[in-house]
Amino acid sequence: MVLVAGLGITGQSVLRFLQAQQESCFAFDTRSDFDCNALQSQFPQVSFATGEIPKPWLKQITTLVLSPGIDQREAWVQDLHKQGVEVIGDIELFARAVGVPVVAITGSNGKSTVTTLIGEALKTAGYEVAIAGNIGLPALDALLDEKEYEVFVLELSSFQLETTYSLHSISATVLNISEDHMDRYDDLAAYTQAKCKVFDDTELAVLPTDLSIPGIVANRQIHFGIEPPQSESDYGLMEREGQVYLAKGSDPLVNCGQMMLQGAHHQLNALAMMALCEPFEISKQVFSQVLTNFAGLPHRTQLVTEVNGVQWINDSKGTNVGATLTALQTFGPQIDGKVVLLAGGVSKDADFSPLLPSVQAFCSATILFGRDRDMLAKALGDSTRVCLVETLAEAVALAASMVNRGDSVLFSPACASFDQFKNYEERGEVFKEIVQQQFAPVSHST
Ligand code: UMA
Ligand code: ADP
Repeated sequence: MVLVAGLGITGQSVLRFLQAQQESCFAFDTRSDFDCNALQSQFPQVSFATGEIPKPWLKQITTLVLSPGIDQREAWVQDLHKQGVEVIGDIELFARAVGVPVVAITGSNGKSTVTTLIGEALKTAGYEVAIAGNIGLPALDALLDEKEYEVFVLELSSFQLETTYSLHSISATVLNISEDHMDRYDDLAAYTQAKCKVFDDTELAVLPTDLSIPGIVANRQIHFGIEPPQSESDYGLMEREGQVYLAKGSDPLVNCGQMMLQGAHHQLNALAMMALCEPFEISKQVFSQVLTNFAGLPHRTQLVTEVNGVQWINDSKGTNVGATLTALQTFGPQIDGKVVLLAGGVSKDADFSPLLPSVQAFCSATILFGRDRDMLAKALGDSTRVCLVETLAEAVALAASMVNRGDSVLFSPACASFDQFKNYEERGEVFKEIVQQQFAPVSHST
């Protein structure tokens, strides 16, 4: 009997998948206040439990399908594992059932952007494409979709890869590695190892030049990086007649000046996208069209408004140190004035000290809010000006009182959101609303 554990969007997609296979199962959420009523009426043949696994179930479970939010090191998971229960995730079920090529994307930052870009390129080239996984649509829901997809482009988290064993991909990448989710891993090596599982069975491994990953057994490996390509098969930047191009070997593919999104990380994302699309032989024109039109995803370094010469930027998806560092290093040198950084939330046990040099170089003040603000304050204590507040609304109001023409307010939390918000999207929407209210003309009743 299968036990589906965690009843968020992944668990529910697993229930739908098993129902379609006419396989019976148990369903369980460790949150004792989880309300199963709606699910029970959707899945009448499934037995539901919350809080604790009912004792009579234990002897019957043969497979545990674990949601990515559940830590495999939990005692009850370990007990089932020791008992001989197979522990897998939704992506493993997907891998066993999918019959068309899969492009697999992981990394610490840039996954959703690269996944979306690949989807756009393939669609523009005429493919029927599903974009799924950690990006928000569970992979099994895409698989159950009525559409006859020709390719699946999957964004995969380290959590999903931990419980995946037989995913075959036509191309795969680990875009980059920087510290994240340290509350779920013993160390950075364990996190990196989980990510690198994406290469276990791939035809084409796409590797960043600055990341050394030993022991990859892909049929073919190609590299991408910001420097000129080192071989004809690698991707990088090249100069031609005073213009900078995204290039493969000595072949200039897209003029960087045409890209709507500027900045080194966007160039890296574009190079990775083109390398991952290699098996599909997509033309330069298609890549050029996609990169000229792609304005970026919401909540990633997006300009909310410019008021009195001050830019307010929403980077709510900056949920780790690497992303916030990228945002600071992109905006810091661009603006005339200084940056006021708004950060905070759930630290995930991160080491925030790598932020310090960029904060010192580019920020006039750092305003910290949310649960783990003291941890951030400790790491940034030596920088110019650190202010602690409780909420995001207080942070915005304080920032508004500090800025001068030419400055930017960068909301890039370097933390997860779930202490004060449902997710990074809600946090970004709240930021936008607060900023807009802050500058809304005051209406006078007559
Ligand atoms: N739950 C338990 N016990 C636990 C933890 C959670 O029972 O110990 C239950 C919760 O009570 C809740 C359910 O599990 O009912 C939530 O499941 P989940 O946390 O696995 O999340 P899903 O709703 O299934 O969403 C997941 C991903 N979330 C996580 O990995 C935390 C989503 O990525 C993903 O879009 C979705 O599957 C579809 O694939 C979000 C994310 O934050 C965006 N990902 C992390 C990131 O990008 O950094 C990895
Ligand atoms: P992910 O899905 O891995 O979280 P996103 O594409 O959603 O990645 O971007 C998340 C954050 O990371 C944003 O703040 C964005 O500005 C930043 N980012 C995007 N691409 C890169 C990259 N290649 N390197 C570092 N940071 C990046």
